[in-house]
Amino acid sequence: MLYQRSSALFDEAYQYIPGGVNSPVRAFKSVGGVPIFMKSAKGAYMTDADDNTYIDYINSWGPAILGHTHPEVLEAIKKQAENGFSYGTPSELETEIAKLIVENVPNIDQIRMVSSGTEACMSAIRLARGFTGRDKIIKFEGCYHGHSDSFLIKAGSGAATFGNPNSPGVTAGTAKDTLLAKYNDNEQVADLFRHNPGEIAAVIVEPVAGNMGCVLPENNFLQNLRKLCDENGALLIFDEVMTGFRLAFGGAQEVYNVKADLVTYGKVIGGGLPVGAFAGRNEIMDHLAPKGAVYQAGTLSGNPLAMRAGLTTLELIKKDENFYQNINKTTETLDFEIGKILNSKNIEHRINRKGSMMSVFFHINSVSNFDEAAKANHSLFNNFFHFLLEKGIYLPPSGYETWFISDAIKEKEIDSTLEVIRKFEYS
Ligand code: HOZ
Repeated sequence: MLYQRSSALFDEAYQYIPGGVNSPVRAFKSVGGVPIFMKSAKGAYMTDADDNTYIDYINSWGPAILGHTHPEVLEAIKKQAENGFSYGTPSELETEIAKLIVENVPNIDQIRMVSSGTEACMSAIRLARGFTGRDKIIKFEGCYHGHSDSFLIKAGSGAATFGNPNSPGVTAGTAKDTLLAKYNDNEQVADLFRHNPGEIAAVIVEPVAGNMGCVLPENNFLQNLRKLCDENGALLIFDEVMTGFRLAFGGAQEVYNVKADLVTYGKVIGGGLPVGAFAGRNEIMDHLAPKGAVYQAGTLSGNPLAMRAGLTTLELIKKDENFYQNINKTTETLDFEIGKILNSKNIEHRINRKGSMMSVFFHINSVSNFDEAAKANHSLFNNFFHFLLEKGIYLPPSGYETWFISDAIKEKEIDSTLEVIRKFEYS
């Protein structure tokens, strides 16, 4: 494939934008090469500036669960735009989407809209601290909850990909309040509670981790977190930025039947426009301003275009009773068939999958925490990534990220993908 225009665009962007990108994970720094500049996306496909097309397995890192530019969402956004882009006042639309979510997601009474997953997690932590009157939080190595200071400690996603899991700029004062444990390690969490009695405000967790590659909860991990939080008066926060409305309409809370005290959202909730949210029971959410004293605000929070895109996306998902069954089945087929091909080539690997999230780890047969994810052969993943990219298959550009399958990926796209993977050779 030719990437002439992408290369030229990257060179130009590099002069005006730090690293040429507006979010580090897009830079191809770990896989090498020049990031591809896209100019359009529709259904299962994206088209780049050189007119190459790709079957997309990132789907904007999750939001495009219906596939790109779904005609009904497009129509709804256009119609909304006729009525104004942003009011800076309440609008009926905000209650409509809040009501749909509260009535269909377990354990939440109220939801506050923000503009990104980062904002949602940052605000949820502040609320947990305000509610409990405690300062410390527990997070897990390799989990990523956005780029606010308290979370950039052994963080996953781009922070892990580029080897900066503890970012400069995070003060020692902030870092000391973030306690770390290994994902899936029940004993370590119990120890942290034992050594910090009455000090831990919340445990925040990706109930299915998606930022160290896809890593599933094991050993009753989520149930155990619930129990430890209850025993110690701490809140359990599920970061469902990736899993919310993706694993099920009620997210991981529904799938694993574990109650969170606060839940954060992003990605699917905005249908491709910038939306995040956090939600919980009345007794906790009532502490938020203007009702309560915990301050949180945003000019574009509840933005009407974004609310319309999110609401239409969620309604489309809701009205298709086979929606989750279908995308999960597509992902299962992909997992099973890729596994068969890699086995036939004697390439040792592990595929982790939950619902429509999956990752392929090379040269390792089990991945249940960050240390194991780091032991996978990432340079082989990079070869795999480029081999597929060259043939029009777009995977996330890092072995520490998750593939997000959309409803637009059908048999034809799977067949084309498998045909390419069959030609992959490990050398
Ligand atoms: N949080 C997303 C997946 N790790 C990537 C979005 C980004 O950092 O640009």
